[in-house]
Amino acid sequence: MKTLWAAVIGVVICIFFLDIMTAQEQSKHLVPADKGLTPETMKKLYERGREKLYSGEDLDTIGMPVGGIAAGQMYIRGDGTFALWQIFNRQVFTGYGADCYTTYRPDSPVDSGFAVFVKKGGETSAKILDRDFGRVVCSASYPIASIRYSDSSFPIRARITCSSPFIPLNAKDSALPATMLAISLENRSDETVTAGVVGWLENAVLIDSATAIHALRRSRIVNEKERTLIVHTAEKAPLPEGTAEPRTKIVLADFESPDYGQWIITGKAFGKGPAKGTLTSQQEVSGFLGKGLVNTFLGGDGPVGTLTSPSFEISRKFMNFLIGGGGHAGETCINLIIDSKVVRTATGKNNEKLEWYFWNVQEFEGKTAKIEILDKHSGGWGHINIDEIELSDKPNKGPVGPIEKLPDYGSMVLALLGQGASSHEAQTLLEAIGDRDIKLNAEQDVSYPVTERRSTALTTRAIELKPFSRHTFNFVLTWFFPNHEHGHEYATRFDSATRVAHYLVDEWSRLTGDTAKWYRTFYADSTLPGWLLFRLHSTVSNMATGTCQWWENGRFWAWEGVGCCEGTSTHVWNYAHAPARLFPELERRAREMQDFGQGFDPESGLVGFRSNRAYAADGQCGTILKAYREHQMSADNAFLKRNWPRIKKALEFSIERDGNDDGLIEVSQHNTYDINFEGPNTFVGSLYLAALRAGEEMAKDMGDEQFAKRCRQIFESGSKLSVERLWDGEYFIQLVDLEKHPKYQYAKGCLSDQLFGQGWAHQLGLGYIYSPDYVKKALRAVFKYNWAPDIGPYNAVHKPERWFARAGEAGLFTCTWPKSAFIEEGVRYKSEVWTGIEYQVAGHMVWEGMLREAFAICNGVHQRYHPSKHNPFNEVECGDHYARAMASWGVYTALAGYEYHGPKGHIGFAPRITPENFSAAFTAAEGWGTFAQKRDEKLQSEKITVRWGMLKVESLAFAIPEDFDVAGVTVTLDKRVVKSSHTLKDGRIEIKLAKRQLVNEDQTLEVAISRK
Ligand SMILES: [Ca+2]
Ligand SMILES: [Ca+2]
Ligand SMILES: [Ca+2]
Repeated sequence: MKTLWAAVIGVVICIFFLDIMTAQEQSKHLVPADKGLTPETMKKLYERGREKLYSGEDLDTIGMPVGGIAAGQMYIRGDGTFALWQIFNRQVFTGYGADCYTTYRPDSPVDSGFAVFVKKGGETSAKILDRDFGRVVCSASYPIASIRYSDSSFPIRARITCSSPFIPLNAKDSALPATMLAISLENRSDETVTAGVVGWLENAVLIDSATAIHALRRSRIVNEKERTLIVHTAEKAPLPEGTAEPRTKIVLADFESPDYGQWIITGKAFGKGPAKGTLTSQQEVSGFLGKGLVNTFLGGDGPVGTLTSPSFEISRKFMNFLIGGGGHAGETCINLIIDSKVVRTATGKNNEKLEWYFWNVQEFEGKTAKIEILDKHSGGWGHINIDEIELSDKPNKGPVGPIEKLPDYGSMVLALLGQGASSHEAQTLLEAIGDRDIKLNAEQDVSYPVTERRSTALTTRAIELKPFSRHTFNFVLTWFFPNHEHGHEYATRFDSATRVAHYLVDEWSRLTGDTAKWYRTFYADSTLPGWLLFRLHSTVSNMATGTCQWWENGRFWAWEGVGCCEGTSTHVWNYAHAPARLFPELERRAREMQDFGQGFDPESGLVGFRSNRAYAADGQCGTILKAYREHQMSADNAFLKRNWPRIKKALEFSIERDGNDDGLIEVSQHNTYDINFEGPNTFVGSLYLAALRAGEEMAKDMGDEQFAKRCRQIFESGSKLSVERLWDGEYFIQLVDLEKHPKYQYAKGCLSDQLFGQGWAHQLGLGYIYSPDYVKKALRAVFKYNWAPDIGPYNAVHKPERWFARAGEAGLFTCTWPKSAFIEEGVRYKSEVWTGIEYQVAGHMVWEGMLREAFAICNGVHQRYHPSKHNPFNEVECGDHYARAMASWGVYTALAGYEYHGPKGHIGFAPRITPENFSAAFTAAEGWGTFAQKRDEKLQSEKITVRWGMLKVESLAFAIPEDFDVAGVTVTLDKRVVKSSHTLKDGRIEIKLAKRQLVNEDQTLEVAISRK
């Protein structure tokens, strides 16, 4: 009774507080109009700046992905050590929202490292390249990390430069399961020293399965083709000695007695004795032996407890048992305890059926152990089923199949380019590294039980380094784990980590050269501020994380964030521009094999938003826009031709939702906020109008004039009606009957994404979908009402569902209600801050010339992801490395005012920042390079230099000042004049070349626009 009264009073107090808050909130919008952006802070943001160096504790959070695209997830940490190692085909979901927005040092489950050794007199000393070296300084801008090590007491200064091959437009070479390292040594002492590098790698093949299989790991050092490789594999093993004549098995527990005997019970979940089968309201339990078993569903999932065995001796090589129930690691599990340590653990698989499982316990034979069965979980599947625990010399058939089919079966290689030292010499060098937890060996060929952890080392030859001279050693680290559920694209090209290593070494200079060329082109040759370049490119690394997969059948597939929310969700990927601009081939594959392939319903035109049969209104429209983008990023019309009937059908699906061709969608619209909007709104509405414009252009490209005309008509109606019905004087609202639809709407709120389709339209050169005045005004309102220089005060009152920004940090809220009461039940995620939306809005602002606002928003993200708080390469939402964050590329293309249509051979630029002296990288269908513009009183000059591949050009467009009186235009290709004609309109010059030109690698197309 007492608790009931307390609850009632609590509710009354809550209601009372809510009333006060609403009154307060109505009088004062908690996002200040004054953003505190002083001219000094803004000036700093515009500066080119210097390369940012990190040291001290900042090194701990940094984890830059350095494996290839869709080849797993491997980090290099700020101190130059490898971490994460999610290369074994296990999906790791890092948590919903705030769970992953935490400060931490990425863990390293696999032992690896490098050490520098120095020989002097008869003495050998060595120092490991990690954060304890001395002074460690990191600069990491995706895709290249560079870590410098120095220590006054050590003669050698070292530097690791690391990246996986990353070459835009060359997806295959950018998707290698590998990383490359150059380790350079510099002698900082005034005498000659003899030095070299030791590198080692643990054999982690079968890392997850090791305790539940019987196999051997094998590690070899192979010298061939002027290179030295550590090759780690695993193989089936004959059963251990003695198993041919197995001793009789010992049943430790069969749970057939009425009680648990000498086992000790705590808590309520286990009852007083074993269960007799299925318990009340439980699904059918099967697979146990006899009539009794451990089943902690007693009273449902709620109760918890433990059951601990008496001590026993491990007197056989295996421990077999039956297990079922919940799959919560550490919470619904059975553990083997030796010396108070958990040495083996297993959980159920969220299935009531008990299945055989075994532990390989050979290494513990003769030791005293206990078994502990835990139920520490009260939520769904919060129980465990166990039966028939036995010690045996024969493993019972485990839950896993043959080892060569296991997800973590494969191979790993660490290779040195060049001859390594003899293993005999290596062994003495290893001693210099000192004691370590994991056994380090340099044996030529060794096999050992899979349950043992061992690392193998290789050493470079010792070289003489004169004072202040340098030497660089090159290494590659490769892996090959083909048993992914859908296979790996990389496994269609290679059959082992050894083959991958040889490929990398054979192609070393091209792969490192092209990667460095992109790095230079993007960072060094750009006039854009360094911090902004860093930020906008950092999210591209999401492609080289567990978020993305490239399947054996060629399909590019992705989660929303690592391990969660499947199916390359059309609505989340609406935001991600980076993959399409850098590796258009992969996005074309996603369109053809998913959106217009497996996820497409040919009957209705529905594009299932997770490759299923579910409708998302924003995703459906976005698919049309993506199709047009992919067409524009193609070299010819082939992609559009192949897919046009389905693209058209998909657009017709949206037109059907519109219902009356008035350009407004009124019916229920499921969308990326995981709810449905009801009634017309410009979030889905602007995407719909942009899709109609894209449909019109594609129809024209395909000669379908009738459909082009229809799209145009609906578009014009929608554009007009949206302003008439949804414009509130300052921004666009949603027309909805809140009585009928009280939940998840925004009504008169200010939604940050309200002009999403307009931003897209600019990206595709589709122009304005609403009159520019309204667009600019609405964007200004989004900044004014939704961007807080400190999210603290607002979020203190309106708590977000998940925290992606903390008090004191800046951020853009999803939705606010500056002119009406805050709707508690309004659009989901309303008070959260998502980097994907922030980039989407900032990119659009850049197109509109709102540089100050765009820079403030991007810098807000940059500060939140400063390494003092978070891994700067891991922008989270629902899970790590969230795909939406790749919206950052939209900001980048906007800054250059980039427009491109590959099949038409059209390229154009309109720099939004320092147009008098601008330079930035660009990508096109078949090549990439640098665009540079200079402008003075007499001349505006444009230079398009191809650095990689080629560019076909037939027409060009540039922004010129309104008062620029053009005297003439001269186009040259490598100093050769190309005939051209031009037209002028509204500060834009369009140049048509008499003939399509091919600009090859290292050639420059120049345009000189002279002034009268
Ligand atoms: Ca039993
Ligand atoms: Ca429980
Ligand atoms: Ca309509």
